[in-house]
Amino acid sequence: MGDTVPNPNPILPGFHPDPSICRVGDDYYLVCSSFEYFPGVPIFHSRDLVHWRQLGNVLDRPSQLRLTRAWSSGGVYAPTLRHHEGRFHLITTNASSEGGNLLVTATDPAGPWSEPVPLPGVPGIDPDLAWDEDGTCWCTVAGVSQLRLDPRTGQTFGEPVRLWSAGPGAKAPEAPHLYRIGEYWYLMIAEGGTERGHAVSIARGPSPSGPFEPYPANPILTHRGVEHPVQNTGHGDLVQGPDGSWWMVFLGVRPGGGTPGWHVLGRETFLAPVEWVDGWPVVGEVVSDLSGVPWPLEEAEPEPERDDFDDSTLRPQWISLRDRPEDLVTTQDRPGWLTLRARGASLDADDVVFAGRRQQHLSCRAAVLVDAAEGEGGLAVRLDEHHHYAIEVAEGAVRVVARIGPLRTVVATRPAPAGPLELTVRITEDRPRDARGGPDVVAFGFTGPDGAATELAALDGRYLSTEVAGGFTGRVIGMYATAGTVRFDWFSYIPGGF
Ligand code: 6LW
Repeated sequence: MGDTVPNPNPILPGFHPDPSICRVGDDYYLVCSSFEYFPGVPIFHSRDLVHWRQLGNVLDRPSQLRLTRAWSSGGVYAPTLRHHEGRFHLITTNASSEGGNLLVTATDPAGPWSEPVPLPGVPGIDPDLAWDEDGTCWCTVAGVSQLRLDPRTGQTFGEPVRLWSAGPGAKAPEAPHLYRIGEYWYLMIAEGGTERGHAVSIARGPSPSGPFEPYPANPILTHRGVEHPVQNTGHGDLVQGPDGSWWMVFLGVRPGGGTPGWHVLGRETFLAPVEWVDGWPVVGEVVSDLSGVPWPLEEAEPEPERDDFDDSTLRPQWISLRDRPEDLVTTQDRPGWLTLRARGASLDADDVVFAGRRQQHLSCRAAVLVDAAEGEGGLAVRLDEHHHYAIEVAEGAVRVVARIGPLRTVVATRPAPAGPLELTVRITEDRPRDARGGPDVVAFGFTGPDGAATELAALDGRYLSTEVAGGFTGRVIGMYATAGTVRFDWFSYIPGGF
């Protein structure tokens, strides 16, 4: 669903979960979770809700975000983005021992964002911010509970008060968002867990603190047990379109292969229409092509296929693991090249020096030109430190390595030709041939200085899926160094099959 149509849904394909959206005049801004990756919290801009451009990352300095002790799928969880009295406010959780809840503000969403205001009095995850008519700021968190907060100082008032929390027996009431719409305050939450049971439910009441009356026909969004290419739908945020109609952004996944279905791109951000029925928002169909939205669409800005690393800083799409020291990841060492300096010896280490981008299409091709004359490293498709495939230049060879859970193996190896090499990964969505078929094939090869192309290995992609690896993230394709200094002249990413 979505990869080959003109105005695709997902609106943010690839690992972009837990969307929170905010409208200011004709402009829309959207943020997502980023977990163990640095910089954290990608922020996007759009004027038509369908085409988005990344402005930057909200937490882009070490003083704002320390992740060095964050486990994979720990780190930055579900942010909420709101605009109040001329300032953007972003509240989120750094779910690691150096973290906790924090709040940053900015007048320009492209940054700079402030230093974080720590929120030791705000418990749990998924904090939301809402202001009532007299200016009181309400912070609501997963569970679902609520307290009052001074967003300038981080001071909280009173103990968290338990609010409404979805249907009987539903697990994981989380992702609360509170809105004043018409005569009611609406409390919208996710429930059922972020897997196949995921859903969005809603309640309403006379004040931001309730009492809340649930919508009798909850959930307002779920694909549990439904035949649909998008599954696990939940964790939504409401917004009005340019024509005043209502819409929801939410996360979903696109499982592939046979049974039970494996999703490899992580949780992606989708858009669906919302109809108001008797004062309740009801979510409409999740379509794969958004060309029919009731307002004019902007011309989509194509993403450049190739990054030549000609700028002094990296584009905001590039993410690293836990931190990104400038002396280890730089475009300033050899102009026009990305230089990586190793600090650990293995791609299995959680602090491997790495710069990657999200895999955003079910089929795609990525390539690099690598100069490993002074080190060892290559090109990886990574879900986490225990689940990745890679093609690398090491110990005089070009080789493909696979790490699946506790098992690590060299799948193929050839003597490395002298000089810079083009390393390639081609990912092709697979149609299941039987109930056990995997979601895609991940094939690695290289082209030497003589122009001869060699394919080394084609691997079943299911082992780099969330259903195998667990966790909250998705595949990231990137460059890494495990010894010495490794330089990359360019990186290309081309959507589509071949
Ligand atoms: C997030 C929670 C969720 O905090 O997953 O799908 C958690 N929803 O709301 C991590 O993304």
